[in-house]
Amino acid sequence: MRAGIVAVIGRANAGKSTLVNVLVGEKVSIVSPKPQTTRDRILGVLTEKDYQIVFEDTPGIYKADNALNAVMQKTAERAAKDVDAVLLVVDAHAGLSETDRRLVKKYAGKEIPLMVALSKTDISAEETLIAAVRALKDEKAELVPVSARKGTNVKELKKVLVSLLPEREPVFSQPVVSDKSERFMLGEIMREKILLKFDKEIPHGVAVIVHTFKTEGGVAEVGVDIVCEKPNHKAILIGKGGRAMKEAASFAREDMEKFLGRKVFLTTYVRVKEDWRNRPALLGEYGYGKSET
Ligand SMILES: Nc1nc2c(ncn2[C@@H]2O[C@H](COP(=O)(O)OP(=O)(O)O)[C@@H](O)[C@H]2O)c(=O)[nH]1
Ligand SMILES: [Mg+2]
Repeated sequence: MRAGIVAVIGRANAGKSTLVNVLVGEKVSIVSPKPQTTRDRILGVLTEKDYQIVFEDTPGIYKADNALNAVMQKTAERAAKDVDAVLLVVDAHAGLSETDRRLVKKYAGKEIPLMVALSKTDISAEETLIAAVRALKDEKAELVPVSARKGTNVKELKKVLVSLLPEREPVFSQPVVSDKSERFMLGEIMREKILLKFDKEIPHGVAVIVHTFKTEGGVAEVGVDIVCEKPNHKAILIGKGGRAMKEAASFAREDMEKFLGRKVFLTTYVRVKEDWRNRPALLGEYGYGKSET
């Protein structure tokens, strides 16, 4: 069969995780309108009869201004090594950026084939899309406009990707969709709801630790610690009478139930760890930077 690893790279917010989820056919990576949603390298596995594509979702490319971001950048840059193809996701709604051009120059025409997905075509202006296509048409890269939201051209994208992969045994022989544990995904689901509900620095300064995950009968007991950086962030996260966190937790519980296929009993606890994003020991403890091998 044809099989291989495809690194999915691009700017923060380009739509990488949304596209990976659609390609895999299941949610393996969380999504939000805020940059820096994806912190880890996440593998999403698509297995069909005659091919297997392992997508490597990555944090976006941007400037690192603290230790967590530096770890994320290393994760993003390392991702495009030792892979069979690179999929660069360009936001066709925002238009081709300097970073996109730099990434195309870096990867086009090299040993590892490059494919460019022009994403969000459902909302992009026609002129912006055409300008991007014109700018890229002479590069040594496959070019496909897609909409992950509408599912437009996703099949086409898969087909071209498969053609770029070598003939070999599958990378994963077990029927898996992700390399991450259920416990990891539960923490990510909680973090996604926090990203969607809270603004500015607050969600970026949050880590979620799943300290309890027990399943008995039809029910899962999930306990999470939500770590933030400052006492005033804790107050905002909890909200008046605990309302804000209650709401975020309720959305998270719904998604967790869908994900696990059973009832979830979720407890949340918000705590402060001053400046944890700049403390390497805590980054390790919270699981960041571990997935690079
Ligand atoms: N309209 C539209 N929005 C999209 C599409 N793909 C992603 N988005 C939105 O763009 C934002 C960033 O998506 P995400 O997948 O987290 O981007 P990432 O940072 O590159 O992983 C989210 O609000 C998504 O809902 C698309 O095909 N169409
Ligand atoms: Mg992402």
